[in-house]
Amino acid sequence: MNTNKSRTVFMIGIFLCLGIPFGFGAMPDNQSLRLWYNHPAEKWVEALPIGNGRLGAMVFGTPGTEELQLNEGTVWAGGPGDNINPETGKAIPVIRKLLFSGHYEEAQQYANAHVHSTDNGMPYQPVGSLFIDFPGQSQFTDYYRDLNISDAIASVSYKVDGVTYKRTMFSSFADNVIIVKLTASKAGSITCDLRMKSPQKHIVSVNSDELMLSGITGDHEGKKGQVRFVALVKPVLNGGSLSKDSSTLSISKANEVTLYISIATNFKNYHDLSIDPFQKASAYLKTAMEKNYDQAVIDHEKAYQHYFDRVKLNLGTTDSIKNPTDQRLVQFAHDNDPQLVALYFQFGRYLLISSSEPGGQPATLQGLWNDQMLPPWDSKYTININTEMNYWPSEITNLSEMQQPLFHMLQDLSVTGRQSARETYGARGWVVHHNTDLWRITDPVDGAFDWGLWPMGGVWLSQNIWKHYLYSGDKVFLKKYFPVLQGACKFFIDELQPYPEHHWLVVAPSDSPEHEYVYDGNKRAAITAGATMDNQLIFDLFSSVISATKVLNTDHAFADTLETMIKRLPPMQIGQYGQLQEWLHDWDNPTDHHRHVSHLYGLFPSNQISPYYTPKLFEAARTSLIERGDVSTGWSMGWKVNLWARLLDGNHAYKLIKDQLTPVGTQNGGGTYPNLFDAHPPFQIDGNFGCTSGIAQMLLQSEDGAIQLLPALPDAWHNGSVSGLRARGGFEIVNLAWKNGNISSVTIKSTLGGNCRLRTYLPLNKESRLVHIHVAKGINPNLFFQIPAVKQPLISPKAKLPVLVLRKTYLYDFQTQPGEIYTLIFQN
Ligand code: FUC
Repeated sequence: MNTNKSRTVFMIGIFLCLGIPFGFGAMPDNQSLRLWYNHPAEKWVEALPIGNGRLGAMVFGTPGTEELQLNEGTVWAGGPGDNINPETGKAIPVIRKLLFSGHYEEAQQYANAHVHSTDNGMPYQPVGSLFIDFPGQSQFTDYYRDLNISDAIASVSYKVDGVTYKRTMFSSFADNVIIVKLTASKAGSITCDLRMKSPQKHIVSVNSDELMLSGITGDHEGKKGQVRFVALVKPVLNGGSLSKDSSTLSISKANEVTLYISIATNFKNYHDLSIDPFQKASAYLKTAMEKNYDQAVIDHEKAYQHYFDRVKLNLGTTDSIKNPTDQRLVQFAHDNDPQLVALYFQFGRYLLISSSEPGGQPATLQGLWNDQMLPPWDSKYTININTEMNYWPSEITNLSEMQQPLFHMLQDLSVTGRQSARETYGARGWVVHHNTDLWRITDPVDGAFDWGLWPMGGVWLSQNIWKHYLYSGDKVFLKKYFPVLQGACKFFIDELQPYPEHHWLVVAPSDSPEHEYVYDGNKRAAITAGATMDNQLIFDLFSSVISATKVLNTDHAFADTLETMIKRLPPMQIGQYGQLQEWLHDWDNPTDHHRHVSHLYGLFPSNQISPYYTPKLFEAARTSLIERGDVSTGWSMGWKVNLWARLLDGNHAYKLIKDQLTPVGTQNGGGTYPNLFDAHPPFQIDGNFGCTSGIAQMLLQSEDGAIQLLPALPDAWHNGSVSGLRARGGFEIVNLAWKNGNISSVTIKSTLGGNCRLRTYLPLNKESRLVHIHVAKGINPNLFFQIPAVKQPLISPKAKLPVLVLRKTYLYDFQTQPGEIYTLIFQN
């Protein structure tokens, strides 16, 4: 390698630092970042979501009666308290004994009979709706409504009797209120009534010129609803007049109206409901109204774009963009519409920013948006895949801050979960099962069955702490959350059991989430010992804590204990069909298409399975995924996009995206609603987030010992570019561009310095040549890229393993300095 040329590369890098554009593909304009429609929403899944992490609204956009269905993140049924049932603790040793003596069905029956909870988690609930009635406007022309995700503003416009009416709505990221602006092309044209409704116990009143809805959340499963909330609506008129009765505000002949909607609850934290909701809502309102509307818009856009603008994606352009979003969805199966994929990707980022802001609650099963008192699965936190998936896009798509509510929740759970550890298991540390809610419950919910007795929720969630460190290198953060990770370990140091057959240390009782196995012909059970995913999760938890003790130079004796135990975990096993075994025994059924693919956790989101380091396991994981099939519901499809990306098969990942971007009801499984919400069905937001993460993973990965550039590019995306994705080790991909399926350039910013190891891929049978490169041979990737040293798999003698054919790849190493930018140009 010619050193002079290498320097040239770094010169170019420094140029870029100074802002001279080089090698950037055309980035999409804002037009491509709109969901738009030529008719009002008739159903909730056609309405458009706005949200600032705490305050959400679904905007229907109906001319005659506008509805904003309102949510606030702490409006949940019930109140503080745990869900511990002492009977569960008594049942566990019996279930364990039955499992260890091979009486699985009996263990299941015993668990079903003895594991109950009186509190199965509380539902997340709506506040109610604001209706704006516009008399005489039911006949209209020139209708348009949209959600512009480049500035997080929804708008509606239409014409009645030659007057153009327009309204814009946003949930302000700067001012903690929702703001609605009503305008008309002719002065004095705005006449409307404001009223509110709620499915909660509530009162609507008018105080001075404010409309107020106050209420209290629902009782559920014997727990009294204790969240009190207040929603205030304050109109500010330009011209016209305001009148009122006991529950309605009427505006007559105004030129313009600005409405401020402020909502607050008595929720301070999961055990304290001492806030005065009226005072809090009034304070937000007062502060927001001190600003003029234009300034409010500027501040809102700035706060939102601070996050949103970090990533741009261009997968190519076509004329399909000229069509309304719902039509594009219908046509996606037949049209080449790469901009719809890019829009869907960015919509996932929009939803994450809008439903999970620092200081708020984590995104629920529906993010922030729910109109039902009893939403599906209570719209709470199902943590055996769903909540985790919500946060898959956060690091890679440069929205790391959005994880803060999740980290807070983990901190809470590490406190409430101590009681479950102590009382239910007699163990130290903390534990949480497959669900939690605003009140941070930690014991099993919904009985044992195929789901409840799974003590791994906290382990999986807490991996986000370690991953955040791997992406950011933030030692202060790691130190702060180290006790959470350590507490999770303590529980399993006490609770892992030697399995009678091999003396491997296993979690028992547990299950492979929501999935049953059949054994001895026709016996069935879900309760098990040593499910593959549990072993992988404990492996990750212990490995991450061992690494954290090195980074923080602390608790070395504790790390030694973990090192000893990690060696005794079961290896991954390859079963008779060449599949990755889901359970400790070879019980997998190749005709089974269950939606959960829990044992593939080791492939994604974990990195214990790799084409380069564990090729047999890689092939086995592939076999398992093929057996499970493509047909599935929302989040399961989303997971499979990521898995196929990790299997380096871009075309298969793209096929899953196509399946996902299909109108609901037109296929056997999930699909997408007109407002681009993903369907489980019904709506569940994890599929949106899963697919957004999957699209990013197709373009960039950093799980496999290097920054992998375009590891799973499908044929459909010949040319394109992406900017702003993040990789482990503090690297930001300032820009990555490709032409005819080949990488053409990459510009990388290093925030931490250190060795940067890149991996590029050639399409099969194609030669590509890197021209400017500085290779520092012999440098190992740093901690951030370390590959976990998993045990050799145990392989069934019956298994026939296919020969692995991989695309040719190149690895490049170079040293980086913190804050510097490096550009590499490839010649094809
Ligand atoms: C898990 C899944 C279900 C659903 C629920 C919220 O239990 O198995 O399909 O997504 O979470």
